Amino acid sequence: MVTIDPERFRETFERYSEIGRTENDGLHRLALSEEDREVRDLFVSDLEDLGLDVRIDGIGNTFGRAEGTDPDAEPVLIASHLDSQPYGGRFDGQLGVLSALETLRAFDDEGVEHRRPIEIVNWTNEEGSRFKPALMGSGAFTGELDLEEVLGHADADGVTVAEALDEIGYRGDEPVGPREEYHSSLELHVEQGPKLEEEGLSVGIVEGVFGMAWLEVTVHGDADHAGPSPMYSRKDALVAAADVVTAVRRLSNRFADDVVTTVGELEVEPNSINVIPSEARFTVDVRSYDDAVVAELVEAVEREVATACEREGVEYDLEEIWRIPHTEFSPTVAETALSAADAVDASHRAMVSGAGHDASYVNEITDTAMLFVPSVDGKTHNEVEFTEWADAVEGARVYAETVRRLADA
Ligand code: HGY
Ligand code: MN
Ligand code: MN
Ligand code: MN
Repeated sequence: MVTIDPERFRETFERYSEIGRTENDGLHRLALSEEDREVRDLFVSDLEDLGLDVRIDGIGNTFGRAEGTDPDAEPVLIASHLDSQPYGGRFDGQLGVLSALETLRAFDDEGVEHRRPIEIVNWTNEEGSRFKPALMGSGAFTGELDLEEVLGHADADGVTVAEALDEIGYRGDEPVGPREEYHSSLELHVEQGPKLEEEGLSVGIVEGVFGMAWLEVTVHGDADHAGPSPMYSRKDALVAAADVVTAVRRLSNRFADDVVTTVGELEVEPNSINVIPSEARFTVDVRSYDDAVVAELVEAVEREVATACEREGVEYDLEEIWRIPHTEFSPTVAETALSAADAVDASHRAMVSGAGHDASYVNEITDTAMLFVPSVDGKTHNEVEFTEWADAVEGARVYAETVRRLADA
């Protein structure tokens, strides 16, 4: 059994959490920001301190490689992400990367010999908040997203991914994509939901991830004066957008019990108290484990937009900016994680993730599964996001034991 060092693990977690820490103990570390550069520098120095071979690819994915006894064996890939949501939590992504780092440190402490090489990875821009879509680094690496296309995606200020990578010095020389076949991959992540805590369980063995789609809608109205303009002649972009926002919420009661729908972004132009809005831009996020339901949801949103805009007499642009099918992880890797959880005597259950994860794209190139640890009150994408440290350590123990087994499989 591998021995995680709880104090070293916690000290490392607190050290990383200082980078982009908010005054409410959350994390504001947007992809490819100055804070992201700082945490990447720390990650690279920790990998080098472990004597790992470090490489950075053309979209900033950062790899550390620990050789095994058999250099020809297919490696095991252990990974997650260090970027956060705006004013998000300290555990989302970061706990997974640091559980992987602690695993390699524990192997190093104990001189654990493993047959397969192990590669630890920090994926660029998992959140997709500043630069869309989500899972960008892992998507480019696995060929599920087009590298050249996403490098040209811009943030709200018009800065492209490529420019931001150059700005922080993380547009690496390594080609973006696997250099070899991998044996398997494992990602640890906070559950970001209430189930493990409700059931008093330590670990979730994640067997799948919802399918999801992101839409961006821009409604084109006609600015006019809030006073003299007659109500019958107005072309109010925000009124049409608001109709769609409430319609999107109602869609969550249709098609399937697991459907979730969200409008997360809304911008109004000129955003002035006494001007009828000329433009309203908003996003839609729809999810279900059933891909056919996601397709029906997208069509339903398109109909709602058309109806709302016709009623208000305004034009609109609608673009589907991302769709990812549901994920079914590797039963073999999940089984290995299950046996490791039993060996560590950690209470566990199988489950599915409503949150998207890099592991979904990694699953396209190698057998992959995930481990979840409990989220207090299920809260996440929020500064209050929290995981009890005892749960983090228990999860890291199961993670390390699973990685050890995969690396000798
Ligand atoms: O959108 C998601 O589920 C992930 O947090 N990027
Ligand atoms: Mn995450
Ligand atoms: Mn997230
Ligand atoms: Mn005036």
